[in-house]
Amino acid sequence: MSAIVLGPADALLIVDLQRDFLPGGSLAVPHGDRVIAPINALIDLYRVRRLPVYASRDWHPHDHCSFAAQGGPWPPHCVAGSDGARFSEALRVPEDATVVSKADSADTDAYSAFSGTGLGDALRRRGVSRLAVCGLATDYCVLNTVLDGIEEGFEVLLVPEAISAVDVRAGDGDHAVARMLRRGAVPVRLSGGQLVADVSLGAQL
Ligand code: VGL
Ligand code: ZN
Repeated sequence: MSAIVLGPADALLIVDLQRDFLPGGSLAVPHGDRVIAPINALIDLYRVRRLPVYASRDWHPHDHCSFAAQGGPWPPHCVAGSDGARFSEALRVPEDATVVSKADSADTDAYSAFSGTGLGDALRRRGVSRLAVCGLATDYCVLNTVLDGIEEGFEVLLVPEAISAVDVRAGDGDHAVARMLRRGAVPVRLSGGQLVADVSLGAQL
């Protein structure tokens, strides 16, 4: 069990913890609410060290191309400014968190928080080189955010207890985790108030 020492090059990225992706929402991730407590613990961990916290959000126009009425795969969700697009009220988003809105034009979808948002440059400007990623959903926005982050040269810590999958097909979430680990994401868990590398998960997949 090896502890991860957080320093000035670390940041936390919370992906799409929005009401529409939680139980009762229009595109609810099964058990999506289970990630909230571990994410709040991660927020505390980064906040006490004064490290930056980023929160992405799906921020679609009402006629977004991913919605069924436009021929897309999803029911309407996360319409910009709607209640469903708000962060969960149970999530303790820090006041100074940087909110990253994505997929905010009708004709493009963006599963990755890096896609068209300037997030990569913003992180580099701040001297961030390692990101802990958590949130929803494992098989869409978490997957694409992690793969893009690695592609952009960031070290990525993935927190399996703090992500949850849509699982349109059974196994989608597990496959997504396997892909992220193969590309170099490091699985970590919270233990005794710090992050530790979670070697058991890599062995399971
Ligand atoms: C997402 C489906 C559609 C996500 C966004 O945040 O994972 N999934 N739009
Ligand atoms: Zn969406």
